[in-house]
Amino acid sequence: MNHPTISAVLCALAVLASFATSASAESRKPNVIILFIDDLGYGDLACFGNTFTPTPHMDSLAGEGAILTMSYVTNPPCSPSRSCLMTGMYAQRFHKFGMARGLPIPDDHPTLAEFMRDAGYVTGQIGKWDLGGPGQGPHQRGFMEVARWGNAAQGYFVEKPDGSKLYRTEMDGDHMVEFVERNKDKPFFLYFSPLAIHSPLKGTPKRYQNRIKSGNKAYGGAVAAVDDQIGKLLAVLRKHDLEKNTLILLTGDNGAGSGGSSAPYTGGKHAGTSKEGWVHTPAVAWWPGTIPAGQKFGGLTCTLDYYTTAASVAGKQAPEKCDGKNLIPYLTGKRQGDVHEYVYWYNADPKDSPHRHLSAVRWKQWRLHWDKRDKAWKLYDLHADPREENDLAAKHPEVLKQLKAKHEAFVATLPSLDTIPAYKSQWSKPPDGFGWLIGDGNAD
Ligand SMILES: [Ca+2]
Repeated sequence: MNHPTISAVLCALAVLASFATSASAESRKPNVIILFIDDLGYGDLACFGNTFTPTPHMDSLAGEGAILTMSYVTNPPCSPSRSCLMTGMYAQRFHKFGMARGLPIPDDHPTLAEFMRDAGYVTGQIGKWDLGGPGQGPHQRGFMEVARWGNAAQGYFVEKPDGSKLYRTEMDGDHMVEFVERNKDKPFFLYFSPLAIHSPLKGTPKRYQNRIKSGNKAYGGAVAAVDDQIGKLLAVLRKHDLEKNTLILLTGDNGAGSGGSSAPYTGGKHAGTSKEGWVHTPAVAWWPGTIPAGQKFGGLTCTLDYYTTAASVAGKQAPEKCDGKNLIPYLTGKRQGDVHEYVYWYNADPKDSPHRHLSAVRWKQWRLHWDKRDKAWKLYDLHADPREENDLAAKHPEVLKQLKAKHEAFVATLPSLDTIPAYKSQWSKPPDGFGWLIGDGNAD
């Protein structure tokens, strides 16, 4: 028997085993999935009190994870909200004071996709992009795998070259399954931002509308359709035993659109953009084995926190410019209370319709906002008065003074409105067509 040879083989096996261990440790880096539903109202999900729209899959995320009852978007609607999510910054810092479609996002600050790609993740994007300027599409700002969308102008029904028609929401869900199947053995970051449940929704297929007990069935059916897609995602994660290695963050990009519910709050996309329902969205965090099941977390938080949270899951510090905080210590019970002591809104783009202007601040149970019609600051106790019916500004002048001063101090950290650069109302999209665009996330 040739012992030196056996030793050499054992030694080589040990070296291989050590490589395998480090490779599997790398593969165990947790996945991050953000489900960012267009115009999802606070009261649209059964787990947030909706009694007429069944959402069993989103409810299962909530039941196995945490419901975040005080979660906000700081810059409604679609384009500014996505700009905040993808940069982790109050987008007003780079002059995004409102819709401003086509206004570039910073080139000297990584998008969340660029950050996660550079942290060793495969990054995937499915659905509506709607942020940045020319040359800043998802395939150009960090997403390595981008699901092409047919022709986006076709709305919810997409015609394939062979003449067959697809319901876009289902196509988006199938793309999630494809992405996970392709990348199940690597750490991945998936950003799912379907067009659903953005209006108009007249064409929601009857098979979804038929599940809705009352209310606007086209709208409720669209929510149910999204829920089914999330069911597909959960099934593929379970199929590959990825649940304990995957963080899912679910929320909306702004409050309820036509037909949706902001209950117990009031306001929304078309009815009351000064009100809480325009910016207060349902949110759920799911990470079995890490985030305890069945939690209700009531601390003040916002979508700015998703960047910093994803970075921490990847084992990294978020860039210095980020305004968010890491949610994980709060969701695992290591920290309590508000994630942000104050949350601010300052939508004042002179190009936006005045009904979209919003100056507001949240602190503890209080909400102060500038009432455009009455030209006065209004103060509400949201715990006692979620519908904002009793203005307490005169009764609590010290709170009014404090919050007004905090809001002014926040605005003073932003560039002034007269420095908004000229921009073209154009943004970059992946080319029309079907299937995946795969690259390095740095496309020309
Ligand atoms: Ca939206």
